Amino acid sequence: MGGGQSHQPDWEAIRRAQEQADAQARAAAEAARKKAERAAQAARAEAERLRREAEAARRRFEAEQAEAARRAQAARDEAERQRREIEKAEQAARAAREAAEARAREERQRAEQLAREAEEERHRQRAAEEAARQAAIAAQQEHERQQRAREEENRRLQAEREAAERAAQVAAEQARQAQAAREAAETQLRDGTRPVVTPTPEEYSAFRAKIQHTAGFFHVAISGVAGSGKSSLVNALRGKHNMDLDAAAVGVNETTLVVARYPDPNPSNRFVWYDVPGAGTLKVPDWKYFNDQGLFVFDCIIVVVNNRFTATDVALLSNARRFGIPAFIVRSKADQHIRNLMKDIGYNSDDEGGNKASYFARARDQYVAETTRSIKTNLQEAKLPDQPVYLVSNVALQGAVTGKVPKKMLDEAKLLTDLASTAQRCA
Ligand SMILES: Nc1nc2c(ncn2[C@@H]2O[C@H](COP(=O)(O)OP(=O)(O)OP(=O)(O)O)[C@@H](O)[C@H]2O)c(=O)[nH]1
Ligand SMILES: [Mg+2]
Repeated sequence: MGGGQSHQPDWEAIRRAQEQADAQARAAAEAARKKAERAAQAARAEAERLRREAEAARRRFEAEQAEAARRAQAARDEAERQRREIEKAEQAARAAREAAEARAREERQRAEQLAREAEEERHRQRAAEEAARQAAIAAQQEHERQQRAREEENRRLQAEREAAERAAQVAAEQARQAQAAREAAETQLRDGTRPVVTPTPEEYSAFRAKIQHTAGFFHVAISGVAGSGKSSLVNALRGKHNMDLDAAAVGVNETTLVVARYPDPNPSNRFVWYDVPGAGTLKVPDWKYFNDQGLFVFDCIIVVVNNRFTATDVALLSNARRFGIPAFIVRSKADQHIRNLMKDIGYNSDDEGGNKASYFARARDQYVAETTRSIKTNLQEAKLPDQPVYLVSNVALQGAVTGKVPKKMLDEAKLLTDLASTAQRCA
């Protein structure tokens, strides 16, 4: 490379330098790759470490949660155990208290029983002493009475002898009067008039005993022609349905044959109701009905009239008047009569469009007017004073008595009020 020599590139040196540079570049690249690989490995290791840490943290968290849940469950179990124990203790305390109360009660009852027995014993002793004292007095009185009786017997024998003579004279006179009365009654019967028969004192006592007449009670006879609804009325007045076990028997054929006594089931009512057999049948002729049934001993008489006002009803009312016994005229079966009248004025139960309420109102008004007029006329003709007629049906009356105010009422409530005030007046 000295002077004079052309400068030729030293290709070999260049090639070597080139190779050397390549080798260096490769080495550098390899070093860089290795470094990168190390860095990647370090990064993976770091990532793996972080993952493990995260996993460990998660396990710790789960373990802590499980521990907390276990503690909570243990606390709940403990609380439940304590609650059961308290409950058991309370039950035991209650049982002990009840047992103590029962014992105290028994003791008290025993003490009361003993006190009662002691009191009874004292009573017995006092009664025995009193009985002994009374017996001594009675013995003394009996002795005195026998003494007086002997003296009295002597006087009585004397008086009897004198009375027998007088009685023979009176008996002869009475026989003569009885014969005259019988002849008068027979004449009246032959002439078609109802004889007036006056009951004897013996008949009064016998009938009073028969109906078990009791002071302080108001004895009401339910009388009237056969089948007029007397027994049903007795049942309704006592708040009973006809089919109740202790109700009076009802029916269409002379059902009631003897006077039957029905005390009012309500103890505050002083009524005794009597179901009297129907009058005017073959078994009970009408003019004898009043006396035959002993109606003169009752405190009040209800005359139940049927479709027509009959001679029997007149006989009942005039006899009641003669004996000064308050009498009520009742026409029962109002519901049946109004139903019949509704049909008479054109109501047809099959016709659903028909105005039932208006037919009912018309039939009821007509029924009330006709009955009132007919009774008034009949009373006038029989020369009896005017008096009201009570229109009732047994179902509505039963309702009124038992406090279930029925929808279709006529005179049921008024009848009850008037009976109560008559009873009060006569008490
Ligand atoms: N629809 C209706 N029927 C009645 C009423 N009262 C009585 N009856 C009926 O009329 C019939 C005769 O009634 P009873 O109560 O037996 O008459 P009674 O006057 O006691 O009859 P005797 O004892 O035979 O004289 C029975 O079929 C009763 O159900 C009433 O208010 N309405
Ligand atoms: Mg009857």
